Amino acid sequence: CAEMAMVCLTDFEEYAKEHLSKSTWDYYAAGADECCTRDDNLLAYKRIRLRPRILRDVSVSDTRTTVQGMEISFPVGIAPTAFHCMAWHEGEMATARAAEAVNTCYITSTYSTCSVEEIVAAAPNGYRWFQLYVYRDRKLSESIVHRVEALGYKALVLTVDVPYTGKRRDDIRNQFKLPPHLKVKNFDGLIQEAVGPEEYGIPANTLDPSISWKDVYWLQSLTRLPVIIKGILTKEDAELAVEHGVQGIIVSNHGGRQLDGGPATIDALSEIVDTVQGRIEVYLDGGIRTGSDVLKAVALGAKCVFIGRPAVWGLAYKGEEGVREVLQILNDEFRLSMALSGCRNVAEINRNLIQLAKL
Ligand code: FMN
Repeated sequence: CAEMAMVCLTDFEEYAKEHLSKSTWDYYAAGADECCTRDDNLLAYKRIRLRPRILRDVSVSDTRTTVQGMEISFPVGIAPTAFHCMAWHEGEMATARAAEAVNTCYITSTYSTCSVEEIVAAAPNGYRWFQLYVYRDRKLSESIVHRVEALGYKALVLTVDVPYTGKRRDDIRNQFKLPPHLKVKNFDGLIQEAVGPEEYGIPANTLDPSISWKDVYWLQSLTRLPVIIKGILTKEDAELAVEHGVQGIIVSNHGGRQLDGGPATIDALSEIVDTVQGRIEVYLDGGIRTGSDVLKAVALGAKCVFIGRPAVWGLAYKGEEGVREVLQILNDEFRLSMALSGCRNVAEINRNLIQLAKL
């Protein structure tokens, strides 16, 4: 079975669905409520049509780009997703090695099942950002910021779309819990074992729903690392992000796991790019499943995109090798879409590639 030919990302999805336990699969797949936003993240790409150019000598192509001044092999990185050890025993260590091998950026989730120290040791030369939440206990946030800074993480990604956890019906039905042999390792010994109600392996009410823009200043006061805000969907908030001096925005709806009824990220991208006007980098995640999805997002102004679930499917398939394969397939597809639309390098990809009248 492991010898089956994996041709596209959906093949990894099918493999993962077949091989993971039901409650694990449901947790990774979950969207909030009726999953309209989760599903629209993918459908929105299918509504966009390209305007390919021809006869442009695409015999040589270059997919490299940069994020925050660092070169990566193509404009696709790995979004922060929790609990990789549920998909593969080496968990985030395998993910980190794959990202290192492919030379792209891996955003480590706060809710990793390997510690940041283990992740860095597993892939010492990888380029990594760290995703964090703001906890009611600010000292907890502070200590993790200092730890990852010392470990060589290159940016902090502040996720702002989880004042509360979205309502994911299957997780409630399955009474989903992190399996007892796994832990949110970054907090081992730092937070008390949950005695009361628990959410996804963490005592409920650990996150602070009162966070506001002033906490962005607070975070900046703790660190010299660039701060990137993840979870912006409107031009108003994009403008505020720029005004607050952050270095990047990830247009994200958390893979449709938070507010159901919000926009597909690719549909929200343009107003944000127009507002930001190149003052900071704009990235996107949600629904990237093919190389032409990447091409469309870059054409509409994303400096880079990030994959969430597809990386987990790769892990479930074959650990590090599986994640590498997922990234390699996306890279090959992206390179081909570029060539077929007449682009030799990432700098040549722009809005003229998109049939805007159709949007
Ligand atoms: N985003 C975070 O900022 N922190 C997390 O810990 C986190 N965990 C996630 C766990 C799962 C299983 C999934 C599917 C998403 C998670 N996300 C988290 C959101 C992802 O970073 C990303 O926004 C989303 O998965 C992108 O959509 P895609 O899965 O369609 O690629």
